[in-house]
Amino acid sequence: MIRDFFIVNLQTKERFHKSYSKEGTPESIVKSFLLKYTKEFESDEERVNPIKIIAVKQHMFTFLVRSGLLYMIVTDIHDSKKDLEILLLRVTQSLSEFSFEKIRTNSQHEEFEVKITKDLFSQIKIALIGKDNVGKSSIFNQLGGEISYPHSTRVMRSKQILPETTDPTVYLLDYIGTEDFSPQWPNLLRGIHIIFIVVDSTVENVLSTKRLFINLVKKAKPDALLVGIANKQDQPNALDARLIEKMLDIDEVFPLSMHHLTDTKSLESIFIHVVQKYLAQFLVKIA
Ligand SMILES: Nc1nc2c(ncn2[C@@H]2O[C@H](COP(=O)(O)OP(=O)(O)O)[C@@H](O)[C@H]2O)c(=O)[nH]1
Ligand SMILES: [Mg+2]
Repeated sequence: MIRDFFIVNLQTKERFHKSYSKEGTPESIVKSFLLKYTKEFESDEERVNPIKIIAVKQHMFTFLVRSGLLYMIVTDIHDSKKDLEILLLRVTQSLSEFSFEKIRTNSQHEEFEVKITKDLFSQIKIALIGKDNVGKSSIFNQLGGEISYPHSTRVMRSKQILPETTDPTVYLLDYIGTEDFSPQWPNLLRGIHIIFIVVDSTVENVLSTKRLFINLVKKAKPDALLVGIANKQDQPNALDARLIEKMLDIDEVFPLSMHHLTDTKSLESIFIHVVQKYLAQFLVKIA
């Protein structure tokens, strides 16, 4: 997960900083990182592959230097290095039209924040989590898109959903037999931005889902947006989605009946809404 984005003028030490995490990166770690590696940055501009990745404690610094400016993304150490390199290159390229002075002195500040946030979150990954038989795969199958298996052991499959909303690109992940994978969870949830907890709207299922997944997911992905789906609302004993919100202690639970789904658009609109909500938290001032 992206925690912070920095641009630092190596001469004057002036900074642009935007945080994307509840935890953020402690200033002491950023300072000591900069002190320790500043010399190296300055001599490094001519390298063919300018991107470097250095881990400090639980933080991973992905950075490059261009024209005396250090561009740096701070993430968890679990994040994919390849993805981060691509991301940083994309970000620095699309920032060429901005001037560091102007973003520092406010005239381009907001425009710049929107731009980097869109760049940094140009790919959003959503996970469907829950007990067996609640309808996760039904949801996954209903949405269009080509399926790929990103994980060698095939414990999950993924596809790009909402193709017409090209910005950002949205991937949905469906896990197979997820209840048994608890030690692997931090790894399986790598790169995930949004988590849908799916229940079948029965009392037993909601309670055991809470026990099995809620704490685990909050601990593994403290910055992910956690929402719920109360599926099987067509069943006579289905609990109300509002009640499930309270039981699971989740902000938003969407009622759903995959068996009585009239059109895919209504399902898609749930995903569109949640993606917008996720991005909006970083753009409060502009919205
Ligand atoms: N009654 C009812 N059954 C559903 C609904 N959604 C899915 N199911 C059924 O529940 C079973 C399990 O669904 P599946 O998507 O494989 O669940 P998963 O194990 O969570 O991936 C299947 O037989 C589905 O047809 C629903 O909204 N209502
Ligand atoms: Mg399934």
